[in-house]
Amino acid sequence: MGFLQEAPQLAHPYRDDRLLVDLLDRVLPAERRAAIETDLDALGDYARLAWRRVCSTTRRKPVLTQWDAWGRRVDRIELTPAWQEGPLLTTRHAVLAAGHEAHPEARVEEFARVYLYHLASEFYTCPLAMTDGAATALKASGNAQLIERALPHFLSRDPANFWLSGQWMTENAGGSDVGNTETVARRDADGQWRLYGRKWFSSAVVGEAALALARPEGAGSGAGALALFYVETMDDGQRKPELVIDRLKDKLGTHELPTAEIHLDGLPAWPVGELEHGVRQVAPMLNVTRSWNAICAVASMARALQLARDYARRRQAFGRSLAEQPLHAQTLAGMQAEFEAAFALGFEVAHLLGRAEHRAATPDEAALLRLLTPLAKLWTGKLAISICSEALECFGGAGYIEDTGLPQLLRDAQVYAIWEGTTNVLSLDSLRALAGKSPEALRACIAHWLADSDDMHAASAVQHTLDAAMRWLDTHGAQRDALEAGARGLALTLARCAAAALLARQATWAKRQRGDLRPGAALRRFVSHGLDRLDTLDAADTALLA
Ligand code: MFK
Repeated sequence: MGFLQEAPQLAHPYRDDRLLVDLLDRVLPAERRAAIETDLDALGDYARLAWRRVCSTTRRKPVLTQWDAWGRRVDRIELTPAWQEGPLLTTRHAVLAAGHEAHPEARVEEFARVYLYHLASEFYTCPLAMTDGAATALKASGNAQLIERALPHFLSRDPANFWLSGQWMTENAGGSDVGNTETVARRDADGQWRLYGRKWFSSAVVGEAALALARPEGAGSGAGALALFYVETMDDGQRKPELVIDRLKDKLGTHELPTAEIHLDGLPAWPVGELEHGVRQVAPMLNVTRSWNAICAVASMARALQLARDYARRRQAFGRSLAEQPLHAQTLAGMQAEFEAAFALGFEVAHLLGRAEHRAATPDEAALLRLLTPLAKLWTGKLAISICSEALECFGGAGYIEDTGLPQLLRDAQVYAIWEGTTNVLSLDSLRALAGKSPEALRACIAHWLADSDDMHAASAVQHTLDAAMRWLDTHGAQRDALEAGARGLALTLARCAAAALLARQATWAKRQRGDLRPGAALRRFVSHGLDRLDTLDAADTALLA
């Protein structure tokens, strides 16, 4: 036992993250850049402490106690330390509040914080995403009473005043098809709406509020007849008796997150808007939480890669470090290129969201946001799983050992492709966006991003693939089955084209401003992996499933 392998060391998640620092330097005005430095530094410090905690303690899960010793129903959830620290960290560093400041870069500033805080928070970011989404949906609703009531809590900078909001959509029968929602809203004799039903996934059950879909009693069937309601869950610090926690979910990953099955037994509720078209009203929330999903997926990739890169310099095998082994270096370079492209796409969505919300976006940018949001969510969700899996392999057997902290990265990454809509649901959502003005907007924005690039090969690969994707869309647009069958291939192709063009823009900036050739190298490698993922329905495929 003479040899002891050195563990990988976590670099400073903010100061040592070239991509994040470059993004903020490129996008933010100098005074804004300086103003966020303290929060980002502190969140990076916290992330480092949290990683030490992951590696030095046995992981804990939340515990639900449903009954007290005397037979009273209590539904008390004991949270892990990071979750207990959540309100303080969130409010002290304005994780949510920053995104709702009155300037177009607010969302970039918010998502930089999310990127740093996410893993350290142990997926406390899941209910934070819901809270951000609820704040956004309430603003969009124009419901002054609810805005005045809830937003000061959701966006608070004071932990004592801070509220989390849930998003209660998913049901046993509903799943992705929320039109099957069985929760009913009834009006009692006093005119108060009350919700009755069962929600199958609630990851913010410890929160103080939620937005919930329900069918007003007597309304028709289908999604169009659903209404969106605002509820509060606590009374004088106690959970309301009309909200019952049935059990905590036993999940593959995100173990610290107390995801619950709940039922509502007359929980008081207030309509957010008209008593129908609830899906339309909740859509702003979905687009925000899907942006969180993309940034959180990118954060997982960043962590997995940074540790794998560090380890490659420490681990000696066959007479030299792993970093000096051509095949290992090649493997890492391929992962790094995919990650840099995903980072560029995820943060472009954040940037566009802020610009659109503050009327600073061009019409093309506004149309593009609707398309890039599902594209970024679905592509980064899938990529996080493959990069975390490959990263574990970079550690050999150690990557499979729990108390290295590494297996959790892979387990948790699997959620990104499921949380807030699966890859296929999001691919179909991208078809909704493509039915509008987004194809032309994508063309125009890609041309703009590529305009200054000196990488002619990459620029022509992007244009060529984009042309092929648009031709595919023209050819299959009128045949619904063929269009749906190829929706994932189309979405991945468009995501890769957009990401490559954004990487080209970044490469040009980094070369000019920093003399840094690495983004250019990432672009070449990313393009060499291929951009085209188009897929066409073949009648014989159905035979495969027989
Ligand atoms: C972090 C760890 C988490 C722990 C584990 C969690 C595991 C996962 C648990 C979950 O359950 S997460 C929640 C997952 N569920 C979803 O994300 C919902 C998936 N389903 C969809 O996304 C459907 O596309 C959707 C329900 C949004 C719509 O389906 P419908 O009922 O077929 O609606 P329709 O008729 O197409 O659209 C209704 C309106 O909304 C339309 O507008 P109009 O009424 O004006 O015509 C649409 O254009 C609009 N719309 C739909 N999606 C939109 C949108 N508008 C803007 N943006 C969107 N994304």
